[in-house]
Amino acid sequence: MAHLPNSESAPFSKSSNNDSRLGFHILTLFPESFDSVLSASLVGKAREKGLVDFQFTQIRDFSKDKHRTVDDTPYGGGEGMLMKADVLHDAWKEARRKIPEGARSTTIFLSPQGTPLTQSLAKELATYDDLVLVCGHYEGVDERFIEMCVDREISIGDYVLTGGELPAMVLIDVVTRLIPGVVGNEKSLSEETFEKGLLKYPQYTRPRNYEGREVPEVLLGGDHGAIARWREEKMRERTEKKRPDLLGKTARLKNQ
Ligand code: 21W
Repeated sequence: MAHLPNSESAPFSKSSNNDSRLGFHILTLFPESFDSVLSASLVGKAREKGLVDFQFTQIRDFSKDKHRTVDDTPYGGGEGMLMKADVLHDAWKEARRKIPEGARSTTIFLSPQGTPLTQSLAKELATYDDLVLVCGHYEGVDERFIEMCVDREISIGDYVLTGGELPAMVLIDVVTRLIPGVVGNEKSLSEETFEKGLLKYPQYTRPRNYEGREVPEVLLGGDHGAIARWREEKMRERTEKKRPDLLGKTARLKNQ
């Protein structure tokens, strides 16, 4: 890795046996909004198995006044409100207090200005022991909080959401399924689109004929070589058609 911010401890690759519980520490004004994701099938099961663990810090609990204020107007003027540095800083310190000494952890601020989340970034994040996720709201946060506490900013794509909660849930989902023991078939992970840089081939299950549409003949015979070649060809064909940008990336990867 080229550069590690000061407060970030170095990650290393974990072995595939499970000493590898991942702790998510989420700073948010809306902890309830995570309920569905945390109990939903895959993440919920990983949590039941003890492979992931979630702790919430309600940012509002660290407000300094009786109105429980967490935001204020920007110096220099401009639209909207900003989340206050002192409130966020104190909430962050409380979340960090719950992380064991010596754990490899990093603080992520979900932000439209962040590095785009990709499968390869998710793989790197899955090697940590603890991830502190900060969800912003309003127009943004005081820059000093980012300077003092944030190791990296991550975006989930170029569109405007109302806050960092949905992006945090996306990150949790993406990273959780990469933890050994969460997705049953380890092979299915390496076969995936963003591993190979190609889209998946078309797939069929019974019946053989559905409303006049036949399953491709080659899949019905037992010629595994022929099936593999057919699938390979379909992967290229549909990637070229639907996501030519991915083909460019694969070519560049191979030329390195
Ligand atoms: C949206 C916060 C817009 C701040 C100049 C002046 C986290 C997100 C978010 C949000 C603004 C992510 C502006 C993809 C997202 C998130 C809420 C700034 C615009 N520019 N990934 N005003 N998309 N979004 N307002 O929205 O917190 S990760």
